[in-house]
Amino acid sequence: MKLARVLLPNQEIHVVVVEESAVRVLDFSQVQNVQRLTDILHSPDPTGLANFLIDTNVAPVAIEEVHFLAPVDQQEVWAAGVTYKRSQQARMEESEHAASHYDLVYSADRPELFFKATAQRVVGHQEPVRVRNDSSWSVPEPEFAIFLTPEMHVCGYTIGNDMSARDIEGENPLYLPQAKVYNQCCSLGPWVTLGSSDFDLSSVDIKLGIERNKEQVFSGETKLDQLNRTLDELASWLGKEMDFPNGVVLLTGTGIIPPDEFTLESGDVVTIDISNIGQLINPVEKG
Ligand code: DO4
Ligand code: MG
Repeated sequence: MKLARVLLPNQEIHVVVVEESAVRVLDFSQVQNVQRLTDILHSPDPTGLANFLIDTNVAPVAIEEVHFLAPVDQQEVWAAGVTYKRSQQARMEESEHAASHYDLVYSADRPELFFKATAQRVVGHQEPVRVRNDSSWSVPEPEFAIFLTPEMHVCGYTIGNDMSARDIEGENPLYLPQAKVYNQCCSLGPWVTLGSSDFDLSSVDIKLGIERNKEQVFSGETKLDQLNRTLDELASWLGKEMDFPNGVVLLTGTGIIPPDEFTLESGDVVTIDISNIGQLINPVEKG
């Protein structure tokens, strides 16, 4: 089952169940203590609860008439890094002085985990992601993202874009927060697909396409089974010394990085496809 936060044609924001060609609005007045998408995700039976909440008095709304908002409420967004061979190689090349850090972290027990965004800095499907004004080498990072409950159990998946300023990150690893965290630095969506960590990673393809003036200027793909850590392993490291009362979203790292001469420009359109999950599209703005 897929759940989303949407803006309806009447300008109301609602949580919905996403079906093939329409969305079904949920009525939260029926159950106490269930007010947000997060409350459904963290409930013992998200699918049963969402089915129960479908408002049968409201007609299904055609999918092309709704605007998908980022599927987050108050969760922090964290990210894992250097979890694919391709990311390790690219980081070692971009970073003259710190190449060995990336090499070591790829095979170390402890993964690289960094804070990525508050919900307020996340954009949804079709909303613009940004390139920093002080970066001249920025790329999108297409990532499989997991929703975790406060108990750090996987309760759903979505598509994530971990926008990254490679020049800032490559100049000095201590600049990582500036390379990664800024307004509109992260896109998530369009919806949450409910599920747990017993997910067959080998069946999932991740694809990235970038268009400029309607021409494809980059395309690449990988498979989720190239991830060198398990979802439970990443979740358990993230929850070691931190509580997440609102749950947390974790981006699991990128396995696709455009060639070194490529940088995003204003007006580019980034499309990320993850099989069985969906398609996330964002235009790019600079400044
Ligand atoms: O170490 C820098 C960030 C790595 C990252 O974001 C990734 O591998 O996806
Ligand atoms: Mg990343």
